Amino acid sequence: MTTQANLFAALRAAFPADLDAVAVETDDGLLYSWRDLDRASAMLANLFTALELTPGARIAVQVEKSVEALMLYLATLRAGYVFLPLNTAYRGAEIAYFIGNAEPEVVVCSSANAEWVGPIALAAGTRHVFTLDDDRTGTLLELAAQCSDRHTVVHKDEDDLAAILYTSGTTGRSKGAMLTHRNLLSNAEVLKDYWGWTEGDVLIHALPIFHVHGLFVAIHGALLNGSKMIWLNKFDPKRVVARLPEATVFMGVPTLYVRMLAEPGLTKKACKRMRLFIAGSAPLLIETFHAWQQRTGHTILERYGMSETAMLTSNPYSAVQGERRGGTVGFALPGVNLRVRVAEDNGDSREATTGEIGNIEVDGPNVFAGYWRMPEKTKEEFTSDGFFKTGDVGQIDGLGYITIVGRSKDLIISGGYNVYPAEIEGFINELPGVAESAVVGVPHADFGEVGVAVVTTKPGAVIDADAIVAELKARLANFKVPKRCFVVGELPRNAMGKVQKALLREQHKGLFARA
Ligand code: MCA
Ligand code: AMP
Repeated sequence: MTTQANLFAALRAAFPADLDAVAVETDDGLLYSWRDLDRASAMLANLFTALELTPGARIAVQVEKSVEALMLYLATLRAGYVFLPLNTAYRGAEIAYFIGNAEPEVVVCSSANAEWVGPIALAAGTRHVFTLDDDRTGTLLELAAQCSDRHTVVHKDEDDLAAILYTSGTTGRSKGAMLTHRNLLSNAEVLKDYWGWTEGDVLIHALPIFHVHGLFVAIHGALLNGSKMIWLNKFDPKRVVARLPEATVFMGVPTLYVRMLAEPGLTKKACKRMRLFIAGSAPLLIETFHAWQQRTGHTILERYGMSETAMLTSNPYSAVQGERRGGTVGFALPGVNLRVRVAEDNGDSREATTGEIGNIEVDGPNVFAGYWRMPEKTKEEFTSDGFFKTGDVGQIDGLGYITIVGRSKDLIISGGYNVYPAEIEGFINELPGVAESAVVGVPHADFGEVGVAVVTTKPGAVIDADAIVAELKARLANFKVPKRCFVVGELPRNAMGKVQKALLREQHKGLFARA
């Protein structure tokens, strides 16, 4: 028998001795003890066991954030199945693709969406559709209530899958990044040490729990340290600022920091107990970094990661390791092998020299097992010596600080969510009267970056730019919808006939740059 590698077993082992202590406190005053987390995850795990799911079955979840949704995640790990979280903003076509591709045996959705998610799931062969709402109701909890609250954690090997996270691609459809128990646990353990998690830490959890940042980095961090979480179902800058005096750790995408800076209550006094502010998922502007320092007396620690790899780099926590440098994402984390490679004319590549810009490639126990049912795509994204090509472009200075200077992948990061222009262009090009389109990212004072669409029409067709935006709103997750659309005579092209996106970006860069 191999050693038990189930991530849940490691998290459970870190629960404090006093199981009646508070594990999660919601912002509206509900208290959940460690015993509650243990018992509820056991009941849900027993429900899954009773369903006699196939080993390796996927459990797809598109629900509003709640502590019960957290318990569902823990139960999936505990029962040995594969968790597949889905952004609550996804609409019909997106959900149909994910469910069709992943073929989950269980789908859990909100009762408000069950009307359309249910038929999509059943048509794709899903055996069980349950509901879960953020007011502690739904068929999932009704059934789990009839199950025993004792459950032995299912044995897992290191390389067994724990989760699949869909991440869009530069071309084609989204790919499911397969993350193993080892990927997730190794990263959580490294971060626990690197960020100095300590007894008495309290985390304010204000991020969504369907992506790496909120689901893995934040939750695993707190649980692996037996730390209490102050839990907000939705980010509200006022509420976060109001809870700061009780907390020690906060994690957010840059937009969260920008919005909190607009709160007069954000003062040095409010942050007196705080130990660490962490930012990531998108570039933190240097102005935000400095404004935060000035207002709170704290230096934000910026780190960098991906769905495929969890966390890769971090600015130092302790002064002994070095200072936290704004504009950089710090050093490669312990165990992460990170290199910058420069492509050469003959098709080969070579290691970048100090400060030279190149493609970031990584290897380590945190690097995913490949894309779900896409062996060819997986092969393309790894080098011949086994490094994963991140698609990020960066440089390493003489001290080892890494700076991300751009991306080779055509990606817009808006408020911490990834938007792939190719996907949006595909939707726009299918609209009646559209000849072609180009979606580019432009600076945005709140979201960091947002999409703008530039569209040409078929001969004789008349289309309204606002109508395109309205059409997209009905079909796509709201954060993917371009904030503006322009109908033009033709798209600028270079000598090779390629659309000059840089030129479009330049033309529209001033649209949303100021608050
Ligand atoms: C909301 N809207 C957005 C975004 N969010 N537009 C562009 N980008 C966004 N991110 C728009 C909606 O379309 C809507 O417009 C209007 O804002 C209000 O929507 P609402 O949902 O009420 O917005 P909100 O609650 O204010 O949300 C903003 C937010 C949210 C709190 C910044 O986007 C958020 O939680 N972002 C965090 C994302 C995250 O966790 N990323 C981590 C990925 P309309 O009314 O016109 O429709 S993990 C990752 O990247 C890696 C691995 C890593 O390194 O961490
Ligand atoms: P995702 O596909 O959601 O996992 O997003 C991963 C991408 O987010 C990375 O490849 C980077 O381009 C970007 N990213 C994450 N953290 C940072 C950061 N601190 N600074 C700049 N980009 C980041």
